[in-house]
Amino acid sequence: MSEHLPTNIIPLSSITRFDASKPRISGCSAKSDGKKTSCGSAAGPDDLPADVWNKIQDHPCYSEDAHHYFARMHVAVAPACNIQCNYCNRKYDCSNESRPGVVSEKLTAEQAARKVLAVAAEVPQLSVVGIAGPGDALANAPKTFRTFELIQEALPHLKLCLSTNGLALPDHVEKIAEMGVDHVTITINMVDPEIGAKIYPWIFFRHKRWEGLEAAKILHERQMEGLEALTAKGILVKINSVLIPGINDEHLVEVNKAVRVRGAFLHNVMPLISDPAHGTHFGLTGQRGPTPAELRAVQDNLGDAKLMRHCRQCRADAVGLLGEDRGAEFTLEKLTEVKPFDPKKREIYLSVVERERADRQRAKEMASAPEKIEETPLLVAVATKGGGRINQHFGHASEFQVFEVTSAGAKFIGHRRTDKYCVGGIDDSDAMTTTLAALEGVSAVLCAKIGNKPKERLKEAGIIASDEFAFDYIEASAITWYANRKASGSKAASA
Ligand code: CLF
Ligand code: SF4
Repeated sequence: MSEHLPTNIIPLSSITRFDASKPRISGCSAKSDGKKTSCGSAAGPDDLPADVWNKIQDHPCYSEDAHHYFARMHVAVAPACNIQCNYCNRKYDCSNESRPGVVSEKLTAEQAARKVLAVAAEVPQLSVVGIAGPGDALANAPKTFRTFELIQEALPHLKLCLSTNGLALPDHVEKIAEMGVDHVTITINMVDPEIGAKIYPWIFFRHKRWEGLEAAKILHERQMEGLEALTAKGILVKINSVLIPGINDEHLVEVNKAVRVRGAFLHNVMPLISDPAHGTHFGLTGQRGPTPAELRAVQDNLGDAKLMRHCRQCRADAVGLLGEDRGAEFTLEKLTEVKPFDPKKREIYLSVVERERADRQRAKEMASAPEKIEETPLLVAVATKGGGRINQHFGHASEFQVFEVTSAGAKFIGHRRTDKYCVGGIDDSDAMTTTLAALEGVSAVLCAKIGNKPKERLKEAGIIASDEFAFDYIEASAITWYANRKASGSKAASA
């Protein structure tokens, strides 16, 4: 059996750390004061109707828990777009769903289906295929739906997902529902056309180009109409909003209210990525993106809304777990021989995930202590390759997942990107400067292994680095680190 397992899954027998005699608190829906709270995308089977949980339990974007275990892939079949966003340069992928970077390899529907088969054969974690550009999925509707048809025929177990700016959405809701697409993302940056006019210079609608306020008004009305029609059909809708400081930062509360009242499932506030080198209007005019603290302040201001905080702003051809990109392994030139998909391999993977999820939840509950409500939360960063475990060397991490921790619980609040400290076995002290900036406000880094030199650098910056929880579950380890630190003030601090 083990030869079928991804390398980041380790035997359950290695889990010995957690003490069952400790007080418990139940699941992510409970707070240390015993009151229910919204867990946002961290919601699990106890917080959601069974049919909703079934739809999201293996969707890495709709469920924070699922992103530890399941992968998505995007197929870049949608090059055209029907609007212009001031944060977009058409040389790059759609920044509503993907970060500007290298232009994706554009695929035909047939090439896309072949690529999906190849990835499914190699990556048992694959559960979702999304169309997220490089333009707009519904500005290329015939190709998008043809691609979905081919995938559905070949691999019906995969979930289909699409992302759109919403302008063409009302015209395609029937088809989306008919095809069984259960997950749709709409990028909604405003509900006030005055603000919209600062983000969108023009749209192309009903054979005509519209500009300024008129354009923003049409886009807004179409987005609301599309959202209402999708939710009326029971389709789970995620809203992406690009946070643009000084333009829509305060306004996103209004956006959140408007989309919740229309039944949106999840809201993903994403930071504007703005760089003059990308040649976008905002990049060239000096519009900055938000700091991590500003992003968090806006997210926290949305009250008890279900929020996605684990978005990686991935490319329109991304493949793999969120945060990893295996796209280069599946370029067209490498798809000459595609292995058949093996359902047994996937079944084995699913059974391992089921066991791991239950075990991780148990470990988390056992490590929690509900009476410590007055504690000051600390931020703990972890290096992980997935599977919900601390299983990555410090030097190999290109991002850290950050948790807000007390003895009562560990809540995922986001991730911080950095450069790898160790490349080809050589330490990179410039990368350490980037990492220290990325870890601002973090008290501890938990990783599978760390050398003395980087550990010392972190210590000088006031950050404790520890590999004593190597390969253990993330939340339970973070809670235990916190509790040990409080109890002795020395064990974790000297680790
Ligand atoms: Fe892709 Fe988007 Fe579907 Fe996910 S991504 S179409 S919902 S399968 Fe996910 Fe990537 Fe963020 Fe998008 S992390 S950019 S939210
Ligand atoms: Fe660019 Fe996407 Fe906006 Fe179209 S919707 S202009 S591709 S960012």
